[in-house]
Amino acid sequence: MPHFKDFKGDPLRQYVGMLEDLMKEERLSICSHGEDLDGLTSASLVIAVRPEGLEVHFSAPYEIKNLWDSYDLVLDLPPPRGGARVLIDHHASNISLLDRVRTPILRPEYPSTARVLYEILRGWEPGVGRYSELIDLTDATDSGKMDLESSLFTSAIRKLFKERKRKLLEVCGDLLRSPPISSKDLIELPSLRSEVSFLTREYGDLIERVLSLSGGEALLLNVRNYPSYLVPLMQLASQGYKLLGTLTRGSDGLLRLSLRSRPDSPITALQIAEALGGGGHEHAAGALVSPSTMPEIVEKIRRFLSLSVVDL
Ligand SMILES: [Mn+2]
Repeated sequence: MPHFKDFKGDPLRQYVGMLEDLMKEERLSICSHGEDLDGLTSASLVIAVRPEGLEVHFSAPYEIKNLWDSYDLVLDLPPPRGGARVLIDHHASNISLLDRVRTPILRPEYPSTARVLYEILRGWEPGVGRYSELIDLTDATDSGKMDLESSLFTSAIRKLFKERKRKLLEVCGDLLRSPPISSKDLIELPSLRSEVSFLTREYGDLIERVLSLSGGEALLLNVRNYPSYLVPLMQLASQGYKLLGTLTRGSDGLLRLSLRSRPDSPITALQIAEALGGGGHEHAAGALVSPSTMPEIVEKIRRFLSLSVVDL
């Protein structure tokens, strides 16, 4: 199992009373990351302690960043322009947006946002302890330890996020009803079964091709002709490369560049993403780029690593 430092002496304690008061308000609006396990586990924890009077929204970083909406609690996302009363997050790149938040709780040293939230909630509702193994699994998944099952899960979630957002609430219900403890459990959640079998049926060959890539210094995978929800599956190639870029179609004619780097890469995923106006974690980051800047980006990466470009 993953290794974590002991969080017991953590000053998160100071937020226990504040969060308890927030959870007891008559109405509460939350917005969480709708594209991965961390966002869904975080939303589920709030649903667990506060099932009534709760309004749950799901968003993505590139989406919420420019919205004028505001929420009481934003989880695992950048705060929107409209502001948030409380932000709980672990993305270092969101530090620059904290002036939009009344009480920011941003902990880049934590492996997941769900872990930060869990530690605070546990301070007044020890019952959340029954989800401790789900939190361990979320930590592992969010720190990039992805296997075929957790990648399938994340792609299925992203497909729902794109096509049937409200169904994500059913996934949260499943996470709470029988908390998964392994990545295999994730793809067996009843609310995801049909998406997972769709993915393996439609894209089994593509997944095989990704898994059989030979490895090397850096790879740019062009998957512009496939739906962007397949990116987590494409990123299964990342173990074999110091740097992996995945290119899919974004909104407004832009391309979405998702980056993964290994600790032995001379340039990190975040450095590249931030240079392009994006953000994320040190070794898992992304940016929206215009197609005309691609040659420049390829050039820039080639100053550090020998890069192959593959069209799938
Ligand atoms: Mn996260």
